[in-house]
Amino acid sequence: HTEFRRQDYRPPDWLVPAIALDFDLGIETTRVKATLTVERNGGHDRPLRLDGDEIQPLAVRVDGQDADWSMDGDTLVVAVAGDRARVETEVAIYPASNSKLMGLYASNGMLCTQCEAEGFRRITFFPDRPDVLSRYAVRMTGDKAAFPILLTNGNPLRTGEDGARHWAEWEDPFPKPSYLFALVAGDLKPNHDSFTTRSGRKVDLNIWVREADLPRTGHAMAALKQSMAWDEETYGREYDLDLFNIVAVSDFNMGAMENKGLNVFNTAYVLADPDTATDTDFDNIARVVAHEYFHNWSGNRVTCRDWFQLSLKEGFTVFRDQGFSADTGSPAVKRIDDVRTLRAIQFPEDSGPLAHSVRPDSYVEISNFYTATVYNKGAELIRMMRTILGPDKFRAGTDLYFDRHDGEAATCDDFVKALEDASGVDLTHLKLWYSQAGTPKVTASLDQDGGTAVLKLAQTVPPTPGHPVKQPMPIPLKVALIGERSGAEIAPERLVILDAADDTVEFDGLDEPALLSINRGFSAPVDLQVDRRAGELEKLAASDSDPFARYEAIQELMMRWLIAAAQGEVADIEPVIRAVGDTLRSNQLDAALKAEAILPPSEAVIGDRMDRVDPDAIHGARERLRAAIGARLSDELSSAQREGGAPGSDLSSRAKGTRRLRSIALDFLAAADAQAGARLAKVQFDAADNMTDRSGALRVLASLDMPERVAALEAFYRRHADDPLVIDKWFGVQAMAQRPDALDQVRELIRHERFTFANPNRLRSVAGVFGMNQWALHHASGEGYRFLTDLILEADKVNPQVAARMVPPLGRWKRFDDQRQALMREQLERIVATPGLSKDVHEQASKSLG
Ligand code: HT7
Ligand code: ZN
Repeated sequence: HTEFRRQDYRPPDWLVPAIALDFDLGIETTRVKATLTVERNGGHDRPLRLDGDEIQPLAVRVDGQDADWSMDGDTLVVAVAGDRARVETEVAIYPASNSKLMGLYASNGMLCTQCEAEGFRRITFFPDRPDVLSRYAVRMTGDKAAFPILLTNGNPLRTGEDGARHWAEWEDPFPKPSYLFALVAGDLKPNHDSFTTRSGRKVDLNIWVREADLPRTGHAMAALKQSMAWDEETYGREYDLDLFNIVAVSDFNMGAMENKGLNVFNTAYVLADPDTATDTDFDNIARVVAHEYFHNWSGNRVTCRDWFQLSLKEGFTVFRDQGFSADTGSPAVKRIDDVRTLRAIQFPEDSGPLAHSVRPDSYVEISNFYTATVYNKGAELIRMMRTILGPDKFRAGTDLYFDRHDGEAATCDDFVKALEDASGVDLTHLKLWYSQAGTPKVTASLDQDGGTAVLKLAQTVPPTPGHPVKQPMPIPLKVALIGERSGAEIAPERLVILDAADDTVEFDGLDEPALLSINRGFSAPVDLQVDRRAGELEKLAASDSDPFARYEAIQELMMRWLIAAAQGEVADIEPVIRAVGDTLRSNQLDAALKAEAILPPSEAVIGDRMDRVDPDAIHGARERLRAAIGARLSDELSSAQREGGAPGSDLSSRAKGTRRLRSIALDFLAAADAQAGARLAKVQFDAADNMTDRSGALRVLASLDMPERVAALEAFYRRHADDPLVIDKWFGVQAMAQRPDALDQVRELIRHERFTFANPNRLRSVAGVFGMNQWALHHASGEGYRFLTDLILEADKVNPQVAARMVPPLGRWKRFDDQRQALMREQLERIVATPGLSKDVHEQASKSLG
């Protein structure tokens, strides 16, 4: 398979300032005529090369004449004599048999497209790269009954009828890369609303869904309007068309897609009501709606020059959506949530065989690079820039970036240059975060002598594949000192930038022993180990003025006990019990923060802190911790669990926090006493007027061996049988269950009549979730690895992109004992040796072998 390298970038040989597309739509067969206005770019005599994928030209004309053309693999090569020409092609495509869900495909009787990153070439021949920007004119013709609604990017111009068929012509005034093209045809109904921008433009808003789903679109619409207002207020960005459409489809490879003026969404990120969606689902819907909307500027108006620059739009847009969620909810809880994701997904990626930098140097299949590193570590990089510049200079920088590059395809360097030019601050060193992979390891210790304390810092950046030697990174650490006696800030927060291998920082005028509060708000995405005296963490857990640092202190307290217990050492659990108890009893902290703070680190995150992951020992230690907390704090936990709070329709932060704490408390109680826990869980399950409480109880029951488990699973299935998104939860809850027979249970799920490899949400709900179930996947027999591999190979025949996303858990082999290493490698080798394997899965599996 060809490897593409960032250093090989060359501007396109031919530009396409305009394209007209004519679609004759059918579920089985669609015919596409394309007319490209092409212009030679620079003084060369190379032919026009148009990308294609699984398409054959039926006709090729240049300026109205049959062309001189040939195929070079999938690429159509056309001889063009002059510097400008009109190139016409015709192809037939087959949406119903397009199981890859890239290009034009059928989903539940409708037609829709997914073009990012390289799906447009499955629709028509085109230079399918993000630095070729074109004006699009589109005509769609189809059966009126099958496709009453015809949508594409931009604005509608004309419509007409022809017997049983009808047509529509649209035009998008903004030049765009092909990956932002979209078309939807189907029997859809709109939730219609409008938004007036601050300069007075009235924008029509529609969320298109199947008629039965209309009542569940209100939350997404409210989030869209909030996002539009927030982007005006926070970044000065206004919407630029008179129409903004969102369409929900149930078969979708990712979360959603930011096509210009026509966002296409996975139904999971649109549809919600309290009976079928959890509070987390509601929050995710708002987050994804905002994310896709924000792309209109960070991605669409200013796009990427090439796919190596993906983080230019994705890292920045994640940073923007994080800001939106923080401003419209609880900033502290949001930060905790984002860091949890980073540690659970990005840190392991950064320390494994698939590690790559935020701006990768090479790829075989670009779809494999839509990763937590590009998205989430990319967002952390932008956050560090903002921390260093301060909010005002950062905003001046983003204004300049949008102004300077509007209508262009830009690079990560362009972004940094705009921030530097607007702020006068040199960010050269910080750019290492774009090019060096690996999570920096930072050590910190505080030595105090009377009124003076010295903070000692040191860093190393671990080697990653292909990059054995690393330079020290600039690491912005927010630091404060907390008085051991008073619990007050005795040295106010300051920003320390560690930009060498080691450094020291002095604090003077201290009138009591100091506790180190460091990396407050998680100001840098590093793995920080602090040298602590006994009792320090407990005090910080009770008094740190930064809510994130306080959360960290409790988590670290639990982590240290868990690691010791997993290694068979005797450790004192009392400080953990006291810290969790104090947190639960605190009347300063709200329920949401309490819930986050007391939730023990996941088994996978515990494993990441150990030299060798021992899944059984980690599971045992975590069970013991949960049981001890459940038994010792049963009064506090029971009252948190009883706290009915508000009705399910109340989506305030307070009500959501109460519900979150409630199910976490239930989980502890069940760990201490399975029988009583099962009874309590069943009561919560039966009485629930919302999905958060219902699925929270079901999650607890799923891991217990009690009759209530079967009853609840059956009742849940019956109640929600008609709702595929809820049935996904039913599958997911069982795939994540912590049970000795987990693998047998998951095998049964695959045989269930509602399981299918064709729907990515369903496949992820079993295979994706099972891949995250550390205890079950890493069963010493190796049967978990074999089973996941069977699923990957089966999925690869249907949808390689989704199958490739299931490989990374197998790539973690170096972290396990010799026996497991051998078993995992055996399965990776089986994948690589499979004839007809996709390049998606081949790239992931072969790199995973290391
Ligand atoms: N920009 C979107 C990426 C995306 C995608 C990529 C590959 C294959 C399918 C896909 N669907 C959507 C999503 C986003 O980050 O906004
Ligand atoms: Zn995005």
